Amino acid sequence: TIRKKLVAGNWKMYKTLHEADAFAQELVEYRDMLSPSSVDALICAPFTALCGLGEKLKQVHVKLGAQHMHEAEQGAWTGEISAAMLQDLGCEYVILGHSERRQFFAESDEAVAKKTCVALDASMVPIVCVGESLSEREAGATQTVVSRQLGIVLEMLQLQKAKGALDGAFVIAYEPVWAIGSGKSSSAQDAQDVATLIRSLVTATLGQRAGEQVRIVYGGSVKPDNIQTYVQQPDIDGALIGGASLQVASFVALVEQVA
Ligand code: G2H
Repeated sequence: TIRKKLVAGNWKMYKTLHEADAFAQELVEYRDMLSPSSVDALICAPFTALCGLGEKLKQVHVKLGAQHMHEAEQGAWTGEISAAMLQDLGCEYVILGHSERRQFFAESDEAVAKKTCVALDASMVPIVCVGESLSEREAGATQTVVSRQLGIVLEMLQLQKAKGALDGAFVIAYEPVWAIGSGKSSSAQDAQDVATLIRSLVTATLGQRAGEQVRIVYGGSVKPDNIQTYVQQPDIDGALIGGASLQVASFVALVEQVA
């Protein structure tokens, strides 16, 4: 495949600066295992741990990302962080529209779409999260919900960006909300079915090459012992991992399983 696999840790609101540094330090032992040419290994750390972390992670072939950002360039937005601020700290990726942001901080599909454009303008790779809730799944609305969430993003990209510029430039994470941190994971086949839908939506809006090159990752209770079943699926190119990315041994094991 033309798509490089992505193993992305999402630390959420875990790890002080000291703990993040200790994690990077511990990774030094595993340096050689973290550099397979077929995989991008990534840590999305809390804002307070970003400064200086990118340099340390680079030494062990791990990339740095953030978990959220504001869409404005700058301004009176108390407590918020801009794309330029993240770029300054060496972030190559940024997670956008994680279900916890949508659910607990009322992030809308429109805001996520704007942020996606802003992140691309700042030369960061947006990881756009989509996924249905338990009640939506039970109502058979998975495809409808994912199509709506993604549709707004894709329309805005289509309007604002030159077509070729989007090939391989962004990542979509499919995270069924009921599978997040719950220990319940989606079956690999169900995740593959949604990934196929996502790829077809990208192709329909942004063209064949964008559809072929967009990386689609699965998230929701991914662990070293189940990651392979997901990445073996033809349309799944990696994983977004919360809980199992917090310990060094398990983060390294996740990368090894995909390599
Ligand atoms: C889903 C995932 C990472 P976890 O939120 O984004 O978390 O692996 O803990 O289910």
